[in-house]
Amino acid sequence: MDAIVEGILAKNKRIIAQTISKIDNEDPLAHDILKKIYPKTGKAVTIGFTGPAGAGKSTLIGKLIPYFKNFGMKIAILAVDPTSPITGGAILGDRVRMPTTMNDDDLFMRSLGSRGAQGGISKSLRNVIRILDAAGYDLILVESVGAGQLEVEISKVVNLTIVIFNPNTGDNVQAVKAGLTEIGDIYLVNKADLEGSNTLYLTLLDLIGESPRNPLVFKVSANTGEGLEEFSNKLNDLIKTDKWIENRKNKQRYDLETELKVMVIEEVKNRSLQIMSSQSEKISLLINSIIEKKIDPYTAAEELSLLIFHGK
Ligand SMILES: Nc1nc2c(ncn2[C@@H]2O[C@H](COP(=O)(O)OP(=O)(O)OP(=O)(O)O)[C@@H](O)[C@H]2O)c(=O)[nH]1
Ligand SMILES: [Mg+2]
Repeated sequence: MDAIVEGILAKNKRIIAQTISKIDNEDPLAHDILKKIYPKTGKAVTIGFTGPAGAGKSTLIGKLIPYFKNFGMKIAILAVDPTSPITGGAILGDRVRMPTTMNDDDLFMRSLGSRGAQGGISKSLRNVIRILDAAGYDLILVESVGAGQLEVEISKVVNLTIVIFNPNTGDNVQAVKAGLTEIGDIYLVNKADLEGSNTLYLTLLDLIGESPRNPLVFKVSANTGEGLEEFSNKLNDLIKTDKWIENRKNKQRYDLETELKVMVIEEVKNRSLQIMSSQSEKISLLINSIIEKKIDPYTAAEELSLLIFHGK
């Protein structure tokens, strides 16, 4: 265990990858590791990249890496793929290429499978981020597809969410409106080299007035590189502002609440199961009474919950 913790802090990629697997598999050891590395966390900035399939998220991340590297950042990239189990970076490998000038230790890539359970991915994502943070990665980029519940969850885990649009999918005003969820801090029109990108950009500028988060809007082309320097500079400035520090406080409160909820729900589930098996005689009687309409299931459940919480 100490060797694992040391390995993480020494940015040993193999040990980091093994620990991430432990988190993904809900190995109990993962919790102990997380407790130990926690004091070393809190420095990393996390940015979510979300948007429809093919918007250019991976290409964009790949093209931004050299800029971030020039800011002296060590970068980790996580791709959340709800459809597949862990693919060990395969979905990223074909798009995100490491700049040849970059030290191998300063870039980490990994795909995360999504657990079926609600809230599963955000919990493991948060923990994976802590491991990478403790290991010394300053910037953690999280790619995910779509604009559904998963993205809302992910947006609560990361510091800043970038929603990516592109003219390719023929995004009309309605689609753009639908995509303007409460999750975006930045709206980015990619594929500026394609026709229709400017109209899309202007539409977005028009619509953001309706968004309470006061987001920024950019237009770039991951392919030609247009706008990327300005965009990366802006990002770099943004993550140094006070708003971030405040943001982080709110996040800690949310994290604590989530952790507490998960723990309490787990405990209640265990106790319910325990009661159902240890009090089997009482349960059988109750069920009979429910069938005979001597008691309703609501009152029966209330009685049992009294037993669980107050032992009577
Ligand atoms: N013309 C143009 N094509 C682009 C640009 N950026 C990305 N593409 C292309 O768009 C396609 C999809 O790019 P990806 O980076 O794989 O998109 P993605 O959003 O990561 O896609 P998923 O991971 O499948 O959701 C590829 O063929 C890219 O070459 C751009 O700026 N201009
Ligand atoms: Mg991708």
